[in-house]
Amino acid sequence: MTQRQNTPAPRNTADVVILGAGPAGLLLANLLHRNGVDCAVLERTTRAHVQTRARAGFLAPATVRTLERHGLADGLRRRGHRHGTCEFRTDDGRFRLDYATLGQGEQHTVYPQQDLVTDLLTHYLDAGGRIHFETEALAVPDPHSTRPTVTVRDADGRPDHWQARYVAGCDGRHGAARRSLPPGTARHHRDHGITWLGLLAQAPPSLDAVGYALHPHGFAGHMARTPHVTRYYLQYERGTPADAWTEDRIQHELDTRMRAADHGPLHHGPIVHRTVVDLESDVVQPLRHGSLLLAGDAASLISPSAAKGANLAVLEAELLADALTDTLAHGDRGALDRYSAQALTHIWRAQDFSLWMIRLLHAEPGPPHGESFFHESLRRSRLASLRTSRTHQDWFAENYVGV
Ligand code: RFL
Repeated sequence: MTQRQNTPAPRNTADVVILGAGPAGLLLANLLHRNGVDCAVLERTTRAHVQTRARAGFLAPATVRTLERHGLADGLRRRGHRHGTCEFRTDDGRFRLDYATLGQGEQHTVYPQQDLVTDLLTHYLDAGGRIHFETEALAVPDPHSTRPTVTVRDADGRPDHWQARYVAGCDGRHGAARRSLPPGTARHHRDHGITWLGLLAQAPPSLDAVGYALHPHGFAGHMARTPHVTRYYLQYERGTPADAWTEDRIQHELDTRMRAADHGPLHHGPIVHRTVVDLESDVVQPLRHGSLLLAGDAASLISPSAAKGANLAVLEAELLADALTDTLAHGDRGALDRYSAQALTHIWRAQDFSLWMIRLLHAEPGPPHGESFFHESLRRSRLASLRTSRTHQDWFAENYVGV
């Protein structure tokens, strides 16, 4: 399926060819198009698929400000809701942090990623933007050329190619941009050795807080999505298929780990979506290779433990839009030269906090003495500090909502 702007551009050329119609690619496309930069988006899947792919939900205040600045926040202003509390549950009881009153005094906006993607796509098409669905980028064979090409498989399955001045790789961790990086490009990868079963339940949220439960069976998480849908996470054995557990078993584990008997029942409802997430971090460095620039998950993969991925994608897309506009509309390449270093500063800060969260939320595997005992003791100490130290709470709040 192809949708084109009113003034036809030469076939298969654009100053900026954007790979991928996720939050990164669509925000970039909106901003470039609005700035008068000729661009086109190539998306491997269908419009229906990108508009229904449920993933993130917690938007950072910086993300909301970016969308508001560019007049793209009407949907989230209408249907999103503010969120500023989290609750930790352990063997020692529970405690809450009203992070909206701590740190910089900021909070999240809960708005499902598929709704944000739908809003961005609608704005882009309404403004006459070009997007080609079911068009898979295969490679960018010559990223260091001043006229790079993108080889593609078009909607009819035929090989084709696009010509650009810049290619923005916003096509996620398995996309063509990453596959086209020159040999020897540094990729900093860490597998945290932990797996979550991510669930969407057709049930209203059970707490007015993000719930983090630390239990001998493993971690469980509770996050509101909409008044009728709740996201849950259960730590899960690596390699287990998503459909291995029955709904009864899932509900039993959620009740057990969230300690529903002590702290109040959970609303149960049908599980409408399941996904297995191996907690991994992966950063490409640098993010610019000649005419190929990476943003979003293509630039850095971050575990969902601190809800940073979509927020980084938005931040990088805005930086990249400014840099490409300066270059193409004003002949000033300074911001493009700085893009990688600037984005990586935010990426590493988010990776650091995400790793801190992973260590807080999960026990180290192993026998009850030695290393795992050491880790467990540190974990308890960290939680006690978070419960009692205002300074620690301020640090947590600032990093929790920040990107
Ligand atoms: P996306 O959203 O993956 O979009 C990439 C798009 O590229 C397309 N594509 C291609 N198109 C053309 N040619 C190719 N060869 C292509 N290969 C792929 C894909 O079809 C897709 O449409 O990447 P983007 O834009 O970088 O956005 C990143 C975010 O999606 C991701 O970081 C977040 O979802 C991570 N994440 C969360 N982030 C948050 O900030 N807050 C959260 O609460 C949060 N929760 C989550 C999450 C990720 C999760 N999973 C599934 C890993 C919860 C989960 C369960």
